[in-house]
Amino acid sequence: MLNTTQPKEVFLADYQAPDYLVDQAALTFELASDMTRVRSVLSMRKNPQGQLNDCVLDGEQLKLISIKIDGRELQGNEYQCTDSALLISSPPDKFELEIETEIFPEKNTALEGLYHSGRLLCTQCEAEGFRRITYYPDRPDVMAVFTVSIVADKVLWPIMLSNGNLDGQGQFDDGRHWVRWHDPHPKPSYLFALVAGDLYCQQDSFVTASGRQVQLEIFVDPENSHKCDHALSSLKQAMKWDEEKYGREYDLDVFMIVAVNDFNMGAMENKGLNIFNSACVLASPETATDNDYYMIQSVVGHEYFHNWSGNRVTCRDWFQLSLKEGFTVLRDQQFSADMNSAAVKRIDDVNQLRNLQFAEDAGPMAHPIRPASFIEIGNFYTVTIYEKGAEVVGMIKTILGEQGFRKGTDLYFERHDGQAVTTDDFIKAMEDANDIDFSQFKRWYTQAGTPELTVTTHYDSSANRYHLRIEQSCPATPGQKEKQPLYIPVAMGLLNKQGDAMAMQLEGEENAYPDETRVLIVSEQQQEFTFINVATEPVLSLLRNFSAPVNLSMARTNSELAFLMANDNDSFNRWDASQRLVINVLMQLVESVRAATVLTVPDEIIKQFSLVLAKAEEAPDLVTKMLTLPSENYLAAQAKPADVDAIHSARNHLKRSLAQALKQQFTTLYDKLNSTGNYRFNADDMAKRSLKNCCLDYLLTTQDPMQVQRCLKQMKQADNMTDTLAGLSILVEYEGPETEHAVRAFYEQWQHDRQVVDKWLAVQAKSSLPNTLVRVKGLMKHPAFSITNPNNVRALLGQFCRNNPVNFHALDGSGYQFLVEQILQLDKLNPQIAARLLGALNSWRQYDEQRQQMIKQALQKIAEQPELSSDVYEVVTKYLAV
Ligand code: 0A1
Ligand code: ZN
Repeated sequence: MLNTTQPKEVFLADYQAPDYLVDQAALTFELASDMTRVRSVLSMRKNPQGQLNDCVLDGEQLKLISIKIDGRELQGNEYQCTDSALLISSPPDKFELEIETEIFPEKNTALEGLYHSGRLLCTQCEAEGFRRITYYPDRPDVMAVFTVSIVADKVLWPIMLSNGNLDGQGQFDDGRHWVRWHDPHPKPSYLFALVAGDLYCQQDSFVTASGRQVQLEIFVDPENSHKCDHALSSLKQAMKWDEEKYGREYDLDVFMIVAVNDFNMGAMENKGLNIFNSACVLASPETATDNDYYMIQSVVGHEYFHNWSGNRVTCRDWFQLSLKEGFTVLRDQQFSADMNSAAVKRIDDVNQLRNLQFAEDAGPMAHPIRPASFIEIGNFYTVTIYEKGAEVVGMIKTILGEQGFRKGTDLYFERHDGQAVTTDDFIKAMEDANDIDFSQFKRWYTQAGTPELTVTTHYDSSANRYHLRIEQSCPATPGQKEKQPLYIPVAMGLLNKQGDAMAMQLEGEENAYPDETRVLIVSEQQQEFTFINVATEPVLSLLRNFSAPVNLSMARTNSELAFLMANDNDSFNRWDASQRLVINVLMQLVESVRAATVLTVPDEIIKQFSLVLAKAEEAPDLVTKMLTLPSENYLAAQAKPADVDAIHSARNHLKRSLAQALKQQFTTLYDKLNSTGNYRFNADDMAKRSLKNCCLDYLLTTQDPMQVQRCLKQMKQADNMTDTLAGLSILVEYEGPETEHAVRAFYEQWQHDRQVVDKWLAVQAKSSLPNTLVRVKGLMKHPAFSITNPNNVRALLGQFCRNNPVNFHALDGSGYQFLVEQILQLDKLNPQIAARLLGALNSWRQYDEQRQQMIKQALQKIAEQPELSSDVYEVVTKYLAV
């Protein structure tokens, strides 16, 4: 008997082709809650590219019942079984392997493999969950054609689903029924799925560009039957969009989505049978906010787009995860931008990147979008792989242009259809289709850390020349001290003092560039660009639309920023200028708080906000983004050591001062926007609601009882969850009986609805009022909370630890102690969720000495526990290593 040891690090450099391949996999499931029997018949053959004669299959938490080769039962000495593998020595070159195992879904709280969500049985196999279902070469470069039969009690499990097309069904005399599904497209085991339960099904259909009729089905708990419309229409939008934008059609007779309440992530792209966290699919105006509607549209798109970027062309190994995720995130971002406002979408994406991914890149878990090693792949479903991965593919698109990029993706899909490939193959397709050399660009795949561009300019009025000097650098990250220069597309424009675009002609060019925005390539450590025929001193608009995931270091006065905020013809940069202006002011205020001096808010910012408010109705969505101050977490990352209390006070002070100075404008705008008639989910109405609620948020910071009444009134009158929840989340910052009453009433009204109850938990967990930890602990005992439900954990514990810095980082250490207790409890139940929650300490080195000491002790306490999961083990040891 072999034995498993300490969690082991795996390296990309050690990749070896599989020794045995599977051509066909025929699986039969006999379902029962406590025990499910799985019979697997695999047509296997030796891989000519393989090395070993032995056949090793992955398997975890399985009870092996029998094993046969070509119909002959193996004796105990013909195979070896450990707690993670089954080894068959020197089988024939081609053989049929038949294995029976028993698995125990009721005991499965990790939510990987086959598990229960309420009475529903479902699977989650990415990345390595299939090995908890049966013994199998559970790696993405082994692709097989699956045929799946399911047998179960007809009353308990009337609906039984798997991948592909329905291939047969029938009844047995004993009250059980059966179905058979066949998926003609060879796929890796991580895309396998099975669902069984008593579900309502909403149907629709879609005709593809080439005339294929596709049945669309959404399966949900019967009580949610009225919450499917939005996901279904998003799905149809996504199918059409992928045909038009990428020439990609759907390829099965049916496309199914199932909503489950217990799910570790957002959703999963299993072939033909997507499984969704119910929070990412169910929506009705009364229960879902505008943000939910928006997010559902993008997640439905994301999972659907994986059918090509991920399923038809998949990953060779898990180091290539960003091959499918980065590209698919870019695709879903483009889809959302096309369906809604492109500028606002870009601002949201960049905000997320700066808040989360830049922090990850600056912390102990920093990794390139193609990591060189990992201990637990579950820890690498990160904002770096996803969002930075999307930025990198987006830069390729910027460099090649829309058409060149499409030529590249066409070649990629055509060349690699049905294969498991690498990020190098993706780049090669881009190069070959465009006759371009991306060797330097490929460093983005192997270097971690957020690059910094240091920019200086000089205007030479006597020669009418404008010099732009850009220097690039990248901070050291764990295991990567030295960095090489990257290939960076920097989109820019020049404005004159009236705010008009100026012609751009670089030295050596015959003519001025025809467009208002041009892309410069920065590929050396230092580069200078000289513009000629520049008649007056220009104002520089740099990194338009955030053309590269970098930090800009450029000295800019507040008045220059105010100018760009008002005049830049790039909407993204108008917003960015507003943020930089606010950050300048806030950093000053933080200093004053720390020095205990008088806090003064410069007139300039009040004036700018007033101008923005005066024109708010012209572009309400963009204005809302401009009025929204950067998060406390983002501010904390800007200055070391991060003083959470000073940041909180400074930010509140600025908000209150703006609210007081501009009270009239906020009030008028609020009243005007508050009468928008019946709820509709469309970009216009959504923009108005967000602006209105932003005004209300400012108004309440004055703590004026009249504003509290305004908030309560909105909650009472609202016909939609956006306005109701906005009211509640603003109120929880106000200490008083009104708030307590509103919190109670909200629960009473919505206690039957899980999605809404999670919002209720999250809102309370985020309150910056001093008794929040006590409240959170109390809510953990509330009947609405279950520690085994990931959505509950994210809503209550995740929000408290990640998005409530003043309370989580309280100087008495209570927040840290609380986190340790929760991690230790969760690690026994659901290691992926435990490791994610620990991510709240990612930036621990940015805090003051006293807090760092306490966090270090907290981490050590976790590290000392015997039998930590590999998930938590990897995070905690990496955190302690910096
Ligand atoms: N591929 C999915 C993400 C996903 C990954 C792991 C999961 O189980 C732990 C579930 C989903 C996506 O990108 O949507
Ligand atoms: Zn994905």
